[in-house]
Amino acid sequence: MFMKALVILLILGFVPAMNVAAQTRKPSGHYECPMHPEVTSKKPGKKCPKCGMTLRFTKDKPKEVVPPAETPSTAVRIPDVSVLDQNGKALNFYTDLVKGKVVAINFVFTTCTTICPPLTATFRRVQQQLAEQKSSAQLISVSVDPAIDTPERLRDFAAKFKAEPGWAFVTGNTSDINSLLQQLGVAVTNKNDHTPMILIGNDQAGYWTRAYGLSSPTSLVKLITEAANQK
Ligand SMILES: [Cu+2]
Repeated sequence: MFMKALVILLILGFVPAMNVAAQTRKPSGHYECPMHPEVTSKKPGKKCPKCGMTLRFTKDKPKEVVPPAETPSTAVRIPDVSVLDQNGKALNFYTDLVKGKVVAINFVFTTCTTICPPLTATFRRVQQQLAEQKSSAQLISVSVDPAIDTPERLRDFAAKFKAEPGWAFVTGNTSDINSLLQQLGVAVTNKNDHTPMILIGNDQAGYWTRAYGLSSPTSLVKLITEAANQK
């Protein structure tokens, strides 16, 4: 009886002490969907109910830099940075590519061997379907590797995927592109960690939404049409 009480007392004293030690060693963070940053969990191995991706460990950010929760509204502000398209033409990202338009934007790099080829092939089929529907929506692929992805490389990449006019591939100087990616909420420290997220928007209506870039072309076209129909 006395021994039992002693053991319990020891455990009671010990467990909180161990917890404190464990907490100080572990970097503070949570698990987050790469596609839907609003979907988070304290525990590993959970899947996002929206897109099925496994939540990824993400270090907690200081409170003040957490962006406001995404709602399909005016939450996205598109920066007007200087970019170059696949023909080497200098453009202002917002003014020339987004202003007054319905657009779908994905994020790729030409030397990627994982998700960029299927992402780009999906965009190609989206472009074909949009053309069949006589949609005026435009496609934009932003390079997340601007130091390597010159306009020439992007032109070859565009040709490989049979991109038609109305699909801009953009690069630029690293700091401009990084600030663009940051403001669009898709910045990553390692380009290989980039997300298959696409942004779909109707600038005139101030309507923006995110989608999983490897969804079927038909479902992406549906989301683009929905955006186009916003008033
Ligand atoms: Cu990729």
